[in-house]
Amino acid sequence: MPDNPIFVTRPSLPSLEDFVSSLEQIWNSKFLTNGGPFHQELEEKLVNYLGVPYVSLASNGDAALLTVLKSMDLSGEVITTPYSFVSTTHSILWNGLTPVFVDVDPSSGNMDTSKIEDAITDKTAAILAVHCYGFPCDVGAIETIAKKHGLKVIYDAAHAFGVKCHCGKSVLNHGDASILSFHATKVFNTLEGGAIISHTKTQKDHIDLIKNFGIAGQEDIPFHGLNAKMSEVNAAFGLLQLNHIDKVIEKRKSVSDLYCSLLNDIEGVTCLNETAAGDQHNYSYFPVIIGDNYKHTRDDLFDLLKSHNIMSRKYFYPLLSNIQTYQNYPTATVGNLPHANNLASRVLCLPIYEDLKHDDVRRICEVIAK
Ligand code: T4K
Repeated sequence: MPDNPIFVTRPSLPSLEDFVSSLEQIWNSKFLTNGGPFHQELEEKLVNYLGVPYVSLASNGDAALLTVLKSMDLSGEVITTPYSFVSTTHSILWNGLTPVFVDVDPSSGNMDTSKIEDAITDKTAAILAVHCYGFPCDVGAIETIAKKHGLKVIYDAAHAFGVKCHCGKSVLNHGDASILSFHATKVFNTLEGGAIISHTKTQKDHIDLIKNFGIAGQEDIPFHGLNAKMSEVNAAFGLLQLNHIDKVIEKRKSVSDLYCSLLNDIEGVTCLNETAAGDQHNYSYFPVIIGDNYKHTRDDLFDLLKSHNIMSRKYFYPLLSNIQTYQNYPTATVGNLPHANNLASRVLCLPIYEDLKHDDVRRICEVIAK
């Protein structure tokens, strides 16, 4: 057994030497934040790298969600998934809106689009869907429903950096807007950070206004916003990360491929990655479903791996609809969300990151197989 734990993830980092050089430029310029040169450059480079119209950097994914919902001036209900990180639903509450849960598709963990129309009422304002683990939602179906009922569509694409649909274009081009997280645990990280993807210059300008308190000029504050700005240090870090992101994703793919081949023969263990549609993935997570025909429960396997110093994670347990804040909402019942409840009790995310050694993947799979 190794002395050091194998964590569920480890951040990819640029060279320290390169980062110190960026820091020296920041020290010399004394421009630390409020849309400085590194911030400008990262926004431009991300537009090109991701293949999207407009990028607004944010201090983190959560602030990006708060900002984008605010920018849409919504009231009433927002249809969303219970199978996500707390930030998704909390952002709805912070904007004075009501979350309405629909169940998920058990093969992807994403919102089951066939359930959306039943959840629409005369108060529904928007759909906030999540590309869970970076697997694209059924964006076509969501778009059709949204158009028919006049709803806004926001994608929480916190996990979906660099993900492309089968058409070869970024998944971030769908909906009225998408958000990304650049947290340390994400495929592309800026220490902390995030971004909002928008489609027009007017939309971007409005988002940029909101993320800067609503301040348009020193004596012009037309809107009440918040502080969701990314600093120059985070932006400079992100620029260095962009130089090696393709290699990072490639290495994660090799880890994912090895897992898939080694876990293939283990009865009761299904790779969620394998069951996803043929889009261009980023291998941000490696979720497996533990079935009844496996010899342990998901929770027992979690403990077993831990006893071998292997730190898997139960993303996303507990289900958002079962936590205190949301459990009394009418749509939070187990009867309404059977697949989401089932997944939350069966999914385990195995370690995956750029530097994870293939020998460690083999050892993890041996523990699971035994
Ligand atoms: N929407 C969705 C769908 C999201 O999943 C998230 C965030 C958001 C919105 C909001 O985006 P941000 O505001 O966070 O940008 C993590 C992250 O904190 C969170 O960003 C992420 N989703 C969520 C799914 O997971 P934990 O509880 O897993 O973090 P932690 O600290 O336990 O880290 C996991 C492992 O990673 C550690 O055991 C070791 C390793 N690690 C972690 C950090 C922070 C490192 O090696 N270095 C590090 O600096 O929450």
